[in-house]
Amino acid sequence: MGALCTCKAEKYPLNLLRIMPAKEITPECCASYLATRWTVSSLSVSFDRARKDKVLVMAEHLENIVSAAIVSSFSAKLLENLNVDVAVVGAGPSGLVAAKTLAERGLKTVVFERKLAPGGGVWGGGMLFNEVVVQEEAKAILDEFKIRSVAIPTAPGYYTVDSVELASGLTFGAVQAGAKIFNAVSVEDVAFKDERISGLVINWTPVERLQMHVDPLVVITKAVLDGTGHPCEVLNLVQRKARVRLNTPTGEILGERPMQAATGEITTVENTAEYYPGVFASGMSANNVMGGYRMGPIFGGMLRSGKRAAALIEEAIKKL
Ligand code: 48F
Repeated sequence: MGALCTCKAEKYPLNLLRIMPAKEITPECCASYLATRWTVSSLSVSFDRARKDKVLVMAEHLENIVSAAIVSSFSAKLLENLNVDVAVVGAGPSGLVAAKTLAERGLKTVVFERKLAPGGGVWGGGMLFNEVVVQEEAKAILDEFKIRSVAIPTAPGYYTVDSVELASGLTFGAVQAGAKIFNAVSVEDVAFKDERISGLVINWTPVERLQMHVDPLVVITKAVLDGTGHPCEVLNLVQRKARVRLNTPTGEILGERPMQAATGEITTVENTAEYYPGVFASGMSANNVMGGYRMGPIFGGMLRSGKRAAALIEEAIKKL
């Protein structure tokens, strides 16, 4: 309604309505501006009784406007993303960097995140001290996302980053680049066609958590990025349910190794690869599949892994 409104009220911020001349306000055009009882009752302009009632009646329907807009906008977004180029599972740091990069390269990219808040393991920093460390090699990625960092005076080439700024900055960057994030959605299964992954089976996280007997929906995709972190859930599903060999020395998931930060930072990037036709792994998921080391709250490897995953996926899609 606001978008169609041609009366002068549209030009006034809500708090200025009080000083607007009454004749410029009409119940038909301005209900979206006068849409709360508070506003109507606090206006100093004098409506006659009938006019005021009409505004109030229209204001009562604001709830309906809000509900209908959300349902139709979300449905359009979901419909638009039921068939995509790339589906990223997990909105952790590696998944978000990959999603932004892929979306910028013009690939239709969707992210499914189990939790309500995207950002994965970033938010809590180290042991809930909400700071993380990023090294020089990944500084350009921070700069690209306009995420600030502070040089550590005693360790040249290393920076601290506020973990809330990192999680929210990565999320904002991915969304602004055009990737669509569906939060509170869990990937519970995979779909195959011609010995290649063809889709993801999704459901609401509360449905999954409450173990409600509700059938899922399926999203068709050319490529999947397993960015699920430590559990590497997608590749676990691929190995367990499709019973296929993965592109690892044993054909199976090798399992994550213990903390060894310096090595882990390198293996996170090196292990970022395609492990089954159409299924790639980044971040800790890649380390779990390939037997890499964990590294704790240093995030350069995660960010660079996202970049590498995006490059590999783009290359693979071009060949299809
Ligand atoms: O674990 P996570 O942050 O992924 P990452 O990119 O980064 C790892 C670091 O955070 C940290 C570390 C650095 O030192 O080791 O752990 O590898 O984020 C993974 C995201 O995937 C979601 C999960 O909720 C988390 O936000 N996720 C996991 N399984 C699923 C999922 C699933 N089946 N469906 C949807 N989302």
